[in-house]
Parts: sequence; structure tokens; C-alpha cells
Amino acid sequence: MRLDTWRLELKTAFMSKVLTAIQPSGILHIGNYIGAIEPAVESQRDNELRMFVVDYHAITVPQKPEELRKNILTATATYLACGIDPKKTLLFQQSQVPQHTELAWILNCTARMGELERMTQFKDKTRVRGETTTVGLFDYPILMAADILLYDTAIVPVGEDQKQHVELARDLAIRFNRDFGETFVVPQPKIREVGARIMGLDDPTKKMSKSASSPKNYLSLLDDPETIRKKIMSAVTDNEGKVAFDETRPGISNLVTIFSIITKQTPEQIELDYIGKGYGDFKKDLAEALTLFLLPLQAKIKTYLEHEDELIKILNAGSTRAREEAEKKMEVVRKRVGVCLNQD
Ligand code: ATP
Ligand code: LTN
Repeated sequence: MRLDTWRLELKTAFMSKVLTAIQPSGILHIGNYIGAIEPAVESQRDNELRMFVVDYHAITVPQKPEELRKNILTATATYLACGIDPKKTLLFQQSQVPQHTELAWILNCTARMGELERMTQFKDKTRVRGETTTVGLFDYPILMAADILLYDTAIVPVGEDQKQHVELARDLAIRFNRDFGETFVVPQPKIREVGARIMGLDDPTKKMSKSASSPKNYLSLLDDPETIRKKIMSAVTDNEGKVAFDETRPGISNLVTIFSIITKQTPEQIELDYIGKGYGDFKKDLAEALTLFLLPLQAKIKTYLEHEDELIKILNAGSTRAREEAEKKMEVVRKRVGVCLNQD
């Protein structure tokens, strides 16, 4: 056997199946980049990655159809601009693979009400939506479990807020395997140590979120330099005035975390660099670093968006491959459950 063939086989043997997804519920923000996109792009080199746009998750809260369409395309352009390579990675659109909702229904019939009632994200969103909370929002983690289990996923890179949902996917896989026979791989969440939960700029006790009521909460990946400057300069900190990475001071720690990740320095290094300087200097440097980081990314996103037909072609090609793969798993699932009448 040739050495390069042998190397390739060895590498394939150690490759894990990695999968992650983002909702097109608005323009992606720096928390999405840090918590989900960067770890996914990193895993692409040595693993088999699946990455998709979960449009059916996005409609669990009201979306304007024309805006949703634009957000699906912008999310895809953002993935590509951040380095997702559709030649290596299966990149697709969730709603184009009906096996996701089909498996979600079957998993619905194994999940318990109590399991979903315990979900923190559901409780938080219900508090905001009150009477207008949809059944889809309640069922959201089951669709996410279906997303993960359809593809024999071993690793799911997500932000901290999604850990509980991946744990539910694990529980459902274990239960299904026990009741119907070995069918699903039991997945594991992969959560980065620093940056797993980027906090809101206007309120560092809550996570940065696309659907926050004020745009001052998040730093969008598409914000222009002036908006970046304004949002960072007015980000909530404290009165201590010392730049530090310290859990008891969430505002400044959050900014140090963002700085540390985009400039690839440790938080300790940043603390040392700002000894004797105030928040003003630090925030100015952070705004500049973010601008330097985001401008080239924005240029790439813009170029992709100017070629909408290409984007749609890439997504459709990925969705076709995903349907073939998902259908193979569903054939097994339907047999295990007993709804498939063919005996072969
Ligand atoms: P929404 O506000 O519409 O619920 P979101 O901003 O919370 O959206 P999602 O689409 O739910 O973002 O999340 C996509 C990915 O980004 C998930 O892996 C999630 O854990 C991660 N993520 C979201 N917000 C943050 C954050 N503030 N810090 C780190 N990771 C995050
Ligand atoms: N619920 C996730 C998005 C999501 C997801 C997934 C993430 C849907 N399906 C599968 C990882 C794997 C969120 O971030 N809100």
C-alpha cells in the first residue's frame, strides 16, 4: 500500500462525525461565531463535519417570510465566509431534508412531557412569550435531537446554552436503543472552555442573543465600524476600572473573553497588557480589533450574497446528499418501530 493511501486510511479511521447548526432567526453575532462557528470550522480539518441552517427551528417564534429567506441565505454566506468548505463539509438547509421532521415525530412518541418542561431555554422563552408560546417552541429540543441522531453524530460543538438539549438527545438515543435495538450513536456536546457563553453587551448577566429586544445586546457580524465602536464603548462594565478576567465581574470578563478569542491571546496576557490603563483604552483597542477582524469577513459575506444563485446551488447540492444519508437511517428506524411492511 502506498504511504499516502495508508495515511489517508489511518486519518479516516480516527475521524469523528461532528455536527452543528444555527437558526436563521436574525443576523449572526459574535457569540454564535465564538460558541459554534469557529469550533466547527476548526473541527472541519480532521473530522467529518455536517453543518446546516435550521430554518424549522427558527419558525418556532414568528418570522417574517421575506426576512427568513434572506436570513437563510445570509447564514449560509456567513458559514462560507468563516471557512466552511462545502467540498469537505456537508452544508445544507434543514427544511429540505424531511427526514428531520419525520424522526422528530417518532422521538416525540418516546420523550416525556417532564423532560421538555425542564428545558431552561423553553422556560426562559415562555417567560418572554407568555400566552403566545407555540407548541413548536416546546417541541424544539426533539427536532434538535432528530437533527443530531439522523447522522450518527459523535460530537456536537455548541455554546453552553445548548448543553441541556444535547443531553436530551443522548437520553433519547439511549432509550430508543434499549427499546428498539441498537440504532443511534450516543452523541456528546463539545463546549469550549473560554467563550462558551458570551454575555449581552447591555446586560452581562444574560447571554448575548439574536432575538434580544435591544440591538445593543449583541455585536452582529455585520455591524459597521461606527456601530462596533458605539456598542463596545457603551458596553456595561463596573466601577472598579481594572481590566480583569474575573467571574465576579461579568461585564469586563466578557469583553476580555471576546478580545482574547479574536486576537488569540490568553486572558492573563491581556490583563498584564492593561495594568495601569483604564476601561476606555481597553474598549477602544477591543473595538479596533473587532473591526479588523470583521471587515474582511463582511467583505466575503457580501460577495457570497451577490451570487445568490450560487448559494442556493450549494445548499441544494448539500441537501440532496443529506436526504440520501438521512433516508438510509430512517429506513432502519421505520423497521425498528414496526411501520415498515417490507420484510427484506
Ligand atoms: P436566538 O436568540 O434566536 O435563540 P441565539 O443567538 O441564541 O438565537 P442560536 O441560533 O440559538 O443563537 O445558536 C447557534 C449556536 O450559537 C449554538 O451552538 C449556541 O449555543 C451558540 N450561541 C448562541 N449564543 C451564544 C453565546 N452568547 N455565546 C456562545 N455561544 C452562543
Ligand atoms: N438549538 C440550536 C440550534 C440547533 C442545533 C441542532 C445545534 C438545531 N439543531 C443540532 C447543534 C446540533 C441552537 O443553537 N439554538
